Amino acid sequence: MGLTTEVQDGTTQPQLRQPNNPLNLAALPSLPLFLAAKEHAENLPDQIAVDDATKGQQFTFRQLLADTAALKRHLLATLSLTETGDLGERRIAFLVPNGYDYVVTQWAIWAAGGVTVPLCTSHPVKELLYTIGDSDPSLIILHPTFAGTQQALVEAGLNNESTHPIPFMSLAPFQQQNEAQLASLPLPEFFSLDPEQWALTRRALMIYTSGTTANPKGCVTTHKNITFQARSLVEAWKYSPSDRLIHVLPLHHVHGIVNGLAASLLAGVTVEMHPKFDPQVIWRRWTEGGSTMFFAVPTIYARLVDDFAARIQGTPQEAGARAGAQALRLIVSGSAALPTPIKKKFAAITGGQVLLERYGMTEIGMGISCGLPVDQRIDGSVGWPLPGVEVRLTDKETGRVIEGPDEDGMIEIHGDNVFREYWRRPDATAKEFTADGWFKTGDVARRDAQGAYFIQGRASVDLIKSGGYKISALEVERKMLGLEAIQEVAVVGLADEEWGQRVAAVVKQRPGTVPLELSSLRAQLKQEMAAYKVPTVLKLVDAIERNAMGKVNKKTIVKKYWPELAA
Ligand code: MLC
Ligand code: AMP
Repeated sequence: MGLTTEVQDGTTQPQLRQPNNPLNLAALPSLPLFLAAKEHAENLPDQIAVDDATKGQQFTFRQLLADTAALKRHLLATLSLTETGDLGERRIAFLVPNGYDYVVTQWAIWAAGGVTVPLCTSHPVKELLYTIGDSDPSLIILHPTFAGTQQALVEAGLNNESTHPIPFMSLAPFQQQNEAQLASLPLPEFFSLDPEQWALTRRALMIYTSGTTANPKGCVTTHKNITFQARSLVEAWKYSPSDRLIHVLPLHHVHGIVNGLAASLLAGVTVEMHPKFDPQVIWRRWTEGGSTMFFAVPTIYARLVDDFAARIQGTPQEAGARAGAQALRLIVSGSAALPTPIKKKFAAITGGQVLLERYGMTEIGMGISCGLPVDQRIDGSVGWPLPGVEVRLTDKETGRVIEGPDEDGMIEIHGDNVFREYWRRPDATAKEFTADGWFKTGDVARRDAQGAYFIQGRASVDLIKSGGYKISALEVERKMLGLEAIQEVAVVGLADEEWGQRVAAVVKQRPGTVPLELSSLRAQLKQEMAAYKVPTVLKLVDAIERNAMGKVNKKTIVKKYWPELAA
C-alpha cells in the first residue's frame, strides 16, 4: 500500500499516488456515476444533465464533468492537498441552493475523495452549527447566496478558540458554456479505482437525520450504497435519457439527493432544478409539457390539488393543466403515507394519473415500491421490495421472522443499499442492527398474500413526520425546555391531511410567567431549529399527566386534548 495521510479523526487514509508519480489533479475517479456521465457525454453530446431554472441555463454532461474536474482541483489546492490529490474522506460541508452549482459541488467533493455534508438552506444558524460541529468538516463551502452565513456562524461561536479553525471557501457560480466553448472542452481523464486505495466502500455522504434520541445523527453512506440505491431505482422505474425530471425537493435528504439527482444523472435523465416547490410553477410547467417525471411528498400533492381547485378549475387553463399532468410518464409519492383521498383527487384532476407510492428511509435509500404498471399501484400499499433489496417482517416482541400474510411486524432491511454507520456513534449504529445483520427501520407493516407491503406506522410515538420531514419529538421538547417560560412539555404528532402530521406541544408553564402565544413561541423557536420542526399547535395545561414511572403516555395525551384526531 502507498503512503498514508493523517486525517482529523485520527484514522489514516491511503494516498492516491506515490509522490514521485505525477498527479493529474483534475482527473476523476472511475466512480459508476462519473463513468455513466462520461458515456452520456460521449453518446449524447447534446443531452442536458441539469436545466437550472434559477439561472435560466442548461448544462450538458460534458460541461458537468469538466466543471467537476476544475472544482476538484481547486478544492485540493484550497486545502493544500495537491501532494496527495485526495481528501481522504475528510468531510466538506456546503451551503448551496438547489441547482447546477449544488451538483458540481457534490460531484467535486466526491471526485476529490471527500464526504459531502449538505447543509440545509433553511436551517437557522444554531442548527447549522450543530451539523458542522458534529460532522467535523475540513472546509465549509458557501455559495454567494449564503455569503452572510459565514459571519453569522462565526458570531455564533464557530471556530471560537479553536486551534484548527474551519476555513471557508466561497463558491464561484458556474455559467453555461456556449457551443464553441463546449466543443473545445475535453472530457477529464479518469483513473481506475484501486481497491486498496480508492474503494467504492469509501464514505461519500452524510445526511443528518432525527431518531428517537434528542440529537440528529449523521447517517453515512458509501459510494457503493448510493450507486446501489440509484441503480435499483433506475431498474424499477426505468429512468432513461428520454426523461426530464422536475426537481423541487430539498437537497439535504435522500429523496432529493438519491431519487432525484443520483439516479437521474446515472441514467442520463435531464434534471430540471427549481429552487423550491411552488404549486403555480409546477402547474405551469406541466401545462407547457416536456417533462416526464415528478417526485414529491404527500404534502406537495395536497397543495397541488388545492391550487388546482383554487386557481385553475373552471378557467381556460383547466384543460391544458389536466392534459399536461396526464402526459407525465411517472409521478411518485413517498417519504410519508399518501392519504388515499389525495391520491384519488389527484387522479381525478389529471385524467387518471395514478401516483406511484414507495417507501424509503435515510438509512436505506428506497426499500419498497409499487410497480410501474398501474394495476400494481395499490391504494394504501407501498408495494414490493425494490430490486436487490431484501425486506422482512419480524415480531416486535420476540424478533421471530414472520412468514405468513396479514400479520403486523417490524420492517427490517438487508442489502448493499443499507448505510454504513452513524457518524462517530458506533453504539447507536450497533443498536439499529439485528444480530444477523438486518437494519431495524422502526416501522411497522403488514404483508398481504401477494407479498405487497402496507405500512401501519412507526413503533415510536416520538418520531413525527410532517411535510415529509422526520422530526424527533424529544429534540423539540429539549429545545423548548430551554425557554424560561416552559416548565414541562410533551410534543406529539397530530394527524393532518395536508402535512401528514402536525407538530403539537402540550405545555405547562413556569408559575409567574406570561401566558405563551403560539406566534411568539414559534418566532423564538425558529432561532433554535428548522421551521418545519417548530410546533404549529400549542395547548397550555395546568399539569401533564404521567404514569407511576414518571412517563408521559403520548397516545393518552392526544386522546385527551384532541379526541377527534385520536386513532
Ligand atoms: C414548513 N412549515 C411547516 C412545515 N414546513 N409546518 C408544519 N410542518 C412542516 N413540515 C411551516 C413553515 O414554518 C411556515 O410557517 C408555513 O408552514 C409555510 O411554510 P412554507 O415555507 O410555505 O412551507 P414550504 O416551504 O412550502 O414547505 C412545504 C414542503 C416542504 C412540503 C414543500 O416541507 C418540503 O419540501 N418537504 C419535503 C421534505 C423531504 O424532502 N423529505 C424527504 C426526507 S427523506 P410560517 O409561520 O413561517 O409561515 C425520507 C426518506 C424517503 O423521508 O422515504 O423519502
Ligand atoms: P427519514 O428518516 O426522514 O428518511 O424518513 C423515513 C421514514 O419515513 C420511514 O421510516 C417511514 O416512517 C416514513 N416513510 C417513508 N416513505 C413512506 C411511505 N410511503 N409511507 C409511510 N411512511 C413512509
